[in-house]
Amino acid sequence: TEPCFMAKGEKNSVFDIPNDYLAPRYQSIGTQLFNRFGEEAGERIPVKKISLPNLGNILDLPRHANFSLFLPAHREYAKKLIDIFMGMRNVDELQSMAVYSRDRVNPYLFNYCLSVALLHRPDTQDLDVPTFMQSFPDKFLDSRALARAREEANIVPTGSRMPIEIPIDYTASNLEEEHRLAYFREDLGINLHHWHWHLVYPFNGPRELVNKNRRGELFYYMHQQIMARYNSERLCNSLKRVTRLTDWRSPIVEAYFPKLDSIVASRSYPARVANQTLRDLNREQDQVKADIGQLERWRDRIMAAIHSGVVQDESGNSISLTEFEGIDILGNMIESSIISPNRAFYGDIHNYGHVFLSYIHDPDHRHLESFGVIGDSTTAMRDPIFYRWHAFIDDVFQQFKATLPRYSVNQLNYDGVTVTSCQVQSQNAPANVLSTFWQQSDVDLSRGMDFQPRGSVFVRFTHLQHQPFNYTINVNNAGAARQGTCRIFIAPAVDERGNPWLFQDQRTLFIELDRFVVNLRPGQNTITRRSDQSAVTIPFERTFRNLEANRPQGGDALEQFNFCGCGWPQHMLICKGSVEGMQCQLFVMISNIADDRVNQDTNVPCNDASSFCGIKDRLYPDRRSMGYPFDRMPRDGVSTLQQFLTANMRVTNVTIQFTNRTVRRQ
Ligand code: CUO
Repeated sequence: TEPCFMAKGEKNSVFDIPNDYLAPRYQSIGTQLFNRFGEEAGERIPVKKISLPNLGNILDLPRHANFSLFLPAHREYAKKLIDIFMGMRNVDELQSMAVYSRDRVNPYLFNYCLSVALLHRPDTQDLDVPTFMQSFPDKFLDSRALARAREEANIVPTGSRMPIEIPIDYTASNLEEEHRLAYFREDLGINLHHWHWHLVYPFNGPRELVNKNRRGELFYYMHQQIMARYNSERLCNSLKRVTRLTDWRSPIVEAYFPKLDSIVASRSYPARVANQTLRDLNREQDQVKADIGQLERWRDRIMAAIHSGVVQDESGNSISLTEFEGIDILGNMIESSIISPNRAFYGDIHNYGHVFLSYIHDPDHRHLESFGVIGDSTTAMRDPIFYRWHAFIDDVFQQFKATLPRYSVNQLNYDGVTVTSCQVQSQNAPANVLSTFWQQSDVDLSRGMDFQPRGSVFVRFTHLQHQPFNYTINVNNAGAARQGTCRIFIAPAVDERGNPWLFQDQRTLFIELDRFVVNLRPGQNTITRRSDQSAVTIPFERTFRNLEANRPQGGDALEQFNFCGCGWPQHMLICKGSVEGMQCQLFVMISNIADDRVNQDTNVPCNDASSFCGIKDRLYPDRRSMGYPFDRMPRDGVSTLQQFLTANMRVTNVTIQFTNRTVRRQ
């Protein structure tokens, strides 16, 4: 809340700012504010005086309001501010503009726009910015733990402070069966990933920032994989798969009480009690006026496009939804992004679903309440309704996928390549048994909270973890030396009733664990791979970068910037399993590199979670349709996984064994 103070590493730097940059009410006390940090203030960073652009209606969003990209008015403010930050001629001017706007603009809006600009400007690629969790811990942490952290910081000197423990069960009790999944929905790493994904792939803003390679398809695929993971996780907890939210006029049984307080808005995030019903929205202050009927019309037009195979663009031209590019167009249309072929006609269905759900408690703003957690990509995944909405969205994509030609044996097989065996091994465990447990980790909040005196304050949270494991895959290559792409997935072996799956159902539950290129010699090959090398995940330290007490300084750490925060958290690579041992099927495939390869240099920083996040400034590094080979209905005659297999694929039965014990991260 103080003007323009920024702590960097151990030394606290202060911006030396022109007095007229301060908000008018601070201008007469500028020097006092500056001196407030006294001896704590380290380096004084001069701020260049520039001619300042007019912030215009960006200032219409009050400083103490909450901010959501799902709201069209807020998107417009964001677009304008991103344009201003992107338009600054050099880093000095950007810094100057950032310092100037920070005291005037809504803090969430400011942080989002500056993050997008830093991520996309060529001259800021080596800048270190604090992670979002440090800037706004209120969006991730139990409000009670935050209050206790503040108390600890105020009373206890640095060095004697105790970590504040966040219980794993704080949002509900076991009377609520959905609460069994709270450890997944409220996982800090999962929510940070989701925020970063939407930061890397904004649906609004300057066109060149939005129009990234296959971004519509990746919207579909990354969220499809979230659903596959959540559904598998539900089966681990004896719950059935998520029911799609298709009836928008009946009560919604799921309730959610987030127990988050927005520091900026000084308000609690509203809760949703059981059996609330969506209603038409008319909230003048947010400039939101929308009827459920409109949502239904958008849905019907999208369905008509899918089943006719053609969409109409804004000029009335027909665009075919082709076998490979159709899904990308649909992704942009359904999300929707500004590169939707026709937003006026196909609307903004997915984003508006978030908006409708987020105002269910106060559709006409009579109670002056803001949106619920589902209304912000930072917090949306905490709420069980997120998964019901995204189950609907994913089903729309699946209906399109069902219209595509099935993969033929030729499109699946890799002639002469036979996977003869596959095994997973974790330490001190029998082969093909993976083990999961709870782990407690500490993160330092001190940069996100305005403590006096300063110094580290840790919170200790409990999250799922697994023993690292290795894959050993034996492959026979009947041809000359060549390469292939190894693709590894896992899915529950049986459905809710304990029956074996039909392939067409099980295919949507396959979770991608890894994808990597392998070199095959003629004859026998043994491929080994560690679980923490996964192309889906980022290491714990990256998810919580800068939050670790002893994070590395400079060099590589600096390169690990916002883009690198995108990636599924390694600690959530596999599902929880069960105490009895969850039976799963591990699927390994070596696909034909000729149809996989994208010729480009991918040896760049942060290329290790490419499956969900792509690679910065590169093409998506796999030419196949995302989700291959499980993204389509099976060929004729295939009704089980075994029947689907070609020689270059192999299935191994794996057990995920959960032990109800908690270990401390060392
Ligand atoms: Cu990620 Cu609905 O898209 O939240």
